[in-house]
Amino acid sequence: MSSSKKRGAFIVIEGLDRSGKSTQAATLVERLQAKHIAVQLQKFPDRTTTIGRMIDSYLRSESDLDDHTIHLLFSANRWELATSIEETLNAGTIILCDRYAFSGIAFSASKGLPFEWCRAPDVSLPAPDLILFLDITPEKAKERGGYGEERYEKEETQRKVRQIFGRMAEETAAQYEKSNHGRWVTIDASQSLEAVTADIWKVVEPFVEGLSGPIHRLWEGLDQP
Ligand code: DGP
Repeated sequence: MSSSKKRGAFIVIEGLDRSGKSTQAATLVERLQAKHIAVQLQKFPDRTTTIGRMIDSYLRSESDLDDHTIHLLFSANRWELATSIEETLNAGTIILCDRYAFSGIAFSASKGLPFEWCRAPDVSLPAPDLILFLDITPEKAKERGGYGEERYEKEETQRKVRQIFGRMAEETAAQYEKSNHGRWVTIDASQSLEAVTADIWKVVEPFVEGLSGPIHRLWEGLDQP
């Protein structure tokens, strides 16, 4: 075991609704814990905070909010946990995050809000070291248990969301080329559960020993149009 002080890796799992994110995140946490590797699961939206309860009510269609307002609430929900995420990472614990700012852009921009406007409030959040995008077509996702309970769970919405994730995959890859930080890996989530778990592990394994560099800041220094 290395005695040099390393921080935990910040790993984000993104994907459409019903892509298997939460199942895979739970499986990965179990696997890491079985290896006695410190890991904390963080889910966004975190519906337990005051802001999170407003988001929950919106998602269940119990309240209506203007698209800009709900976008900023989702972002505020990430910001209210940013310090605790940094502290946890600096204490050497991996954070596995089920959705993050990429969902923020994808779901809000799918409603017609400008991409750059959607990105702006999340600039400077702690940046993930690795983004795992569980890719599945909306048709396949729908077969898995049906949409319908929450606001965004409609095939047409998910199709737009997937397109925007595709744009972010390209942009993040280009950014990674330049900075060598913030790797985006697309995983074929239409495979069997076991195959997806195996693909995820291959990518995550190099990160489990911890990282030496500082926590980066999300989308800082990006050229604004
Ligand atoms: P989940 O709890 O993972 O099922 O996510 C709840 C829903 O909220 C899901 O349809 C995706 C959507 N969502 C997650 N994060 C954001 C965000 O930051 N902004 C918007 N507009 N929607 C989000």
